[in-house]
Amino acid sequence: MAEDIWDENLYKIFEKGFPTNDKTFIETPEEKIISYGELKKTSAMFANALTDLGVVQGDRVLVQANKSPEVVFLYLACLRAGAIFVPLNTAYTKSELEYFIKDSEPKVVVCDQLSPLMDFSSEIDFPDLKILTLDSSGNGSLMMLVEGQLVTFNTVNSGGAAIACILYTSGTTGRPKGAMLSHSNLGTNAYTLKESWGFMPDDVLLHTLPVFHAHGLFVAVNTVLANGTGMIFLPKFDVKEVIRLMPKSTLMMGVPTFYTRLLADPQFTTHIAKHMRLFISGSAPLLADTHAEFYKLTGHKILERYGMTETAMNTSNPLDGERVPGSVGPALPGIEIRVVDNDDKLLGLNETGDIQVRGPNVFNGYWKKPDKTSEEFCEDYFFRTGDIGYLDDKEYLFIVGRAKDLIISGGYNVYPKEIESCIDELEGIVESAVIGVPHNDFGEAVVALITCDDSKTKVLDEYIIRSLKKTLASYKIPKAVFTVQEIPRNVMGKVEKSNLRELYKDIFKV
Ligand code: MLC
Ligand code: AMP
Repeated sequence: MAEDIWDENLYKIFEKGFPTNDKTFIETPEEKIISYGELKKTSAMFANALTDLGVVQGDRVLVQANKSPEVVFLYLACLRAGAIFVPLNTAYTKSELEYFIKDSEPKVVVCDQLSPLMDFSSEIDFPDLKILTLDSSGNGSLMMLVEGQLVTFNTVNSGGAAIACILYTSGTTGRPKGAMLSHSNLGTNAYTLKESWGFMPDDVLLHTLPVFHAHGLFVAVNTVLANGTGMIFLPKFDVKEVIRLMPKSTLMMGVPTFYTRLLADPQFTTHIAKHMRLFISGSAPLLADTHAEFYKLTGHKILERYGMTETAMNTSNPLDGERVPGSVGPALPGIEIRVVDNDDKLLGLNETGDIQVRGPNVFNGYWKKPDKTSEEFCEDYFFRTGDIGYLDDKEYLFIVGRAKDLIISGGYNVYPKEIESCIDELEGIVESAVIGVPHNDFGEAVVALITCDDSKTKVLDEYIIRSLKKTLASYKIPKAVFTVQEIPRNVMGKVEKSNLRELYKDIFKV
């Protein structure tokens, strides 16, 4: 059976297609080269270190570390040892992290020396928990353990259904949910993308995304590994560095903010992009204007695709064929997309409704949350994405909105409910409403509207921002706070967010 090829440990699948040992896997901005030969040895050393720490198949390895090649080796080591890699956004604060560590019950935590996770060594009552450090230059107590390990490791026969990663994703209600992705979910998706995007043996990906999310890890790193090709690995998106290194690359993947920042820089010229084969965008809507402006400057039509943490990639505009601005393209091979009404009844082409997806890419469920999992799946295994859209006559998908109250700022998801709960707890606040409004740089920006207790002195924006920064990751902090007389509600008592978004839509217009 064709699917059997995915019933294997993902590292083993990748390894079969690795090029010769001398070929480049990672090149750093300082021109340090890490070859495929070193990848094999170093990932083995990391896997041996995990084994020394007592990690066995199914154990969670929680990682909050700045981007470095070592984080990729740690990910590969988890695959090889059958452990579950649980990466976390480096911006999370101590109060956010407490939930993740308690929920995932890791055997090992790897974090920067300065990470608030370090504090949990004395506070969390897991007798076997080990906390190790790894900094952005690839140093720390983890590395001391890695050094001197054997350079070979017998990759476990975990099977394709075993969980490879848990990625936390928030929701409109309740605490964040850990999406469990199996070796086969990730494998099928990586090889589908490699084929669909026509990866070539000499392609070089300019990797500037964080590696703690689906985009930077599953779409970028996994596809590079599936193709056995190289990547220039930047610690973060920095427009000057991207312009400097683009002439050495052939591919770039990014969130729309990357493209608007490039276009805003006068040093980004036709010449800089001359050597590029493909620019890919996702994680947030790419404006048709950005698509057009980019084409005018570079002659490249950015290829937009659509995915989610729970599903990796679902649709993509074609490599050859029409790339339609404003559309995320048709379903990828082997993946089904349908649009339904509120009763899950199938809608026709050009009819707008809820987007659902089914395929080998769709995750196994939420970690320790069977009820949440069954809520999000239909009886016939289609997953409810929470996105709203339609399929046109050519079955290209257009996303027109979200059923979930979600803001996507610079490619990061922000759930208003979480921010509102934090604001409402502050002294002097009666209630709040958090909305997303158009923003030139981040696509959408977080804005808070508050009403204050009359008996208090007027609540200051700075006080709110300062207070929120103590508990929330910085990208969730509102870019503006407005004090209003009242938060408008409809007859059902629901905050009229669409009216508010309309009212405040121009505040960041320049
Ligand atoms: C940083 N800041 C943000 C922000 N990123 N604010 C809102 N939204 C964001 N996305 C804030 C910081 O908190 C800080 O605030 C200030 O901006 C400057 O911080 P910085 O670190 O210098 O920012 P910068 O490096 O410029 O980061 C911007 C960015 C980054 C766009 C490069 O956010 C980024 O890499 N985004 C990509 C996210 C991503 O990978 N998403 C994929 C999810 S997977 P202050 O107050 O401290 O100054 C997914 C599935 C799929 O969605 O389909 O792909
Ligand atoms: P995440 O939970 O971080 O994986 O975010 C997934 C969400 O990002 C999706 O449900 C969509 O709402 C959004 N998204 C991803 N890609 C696109 C895109 N190309 N256009 C519009 N929205 C997108």
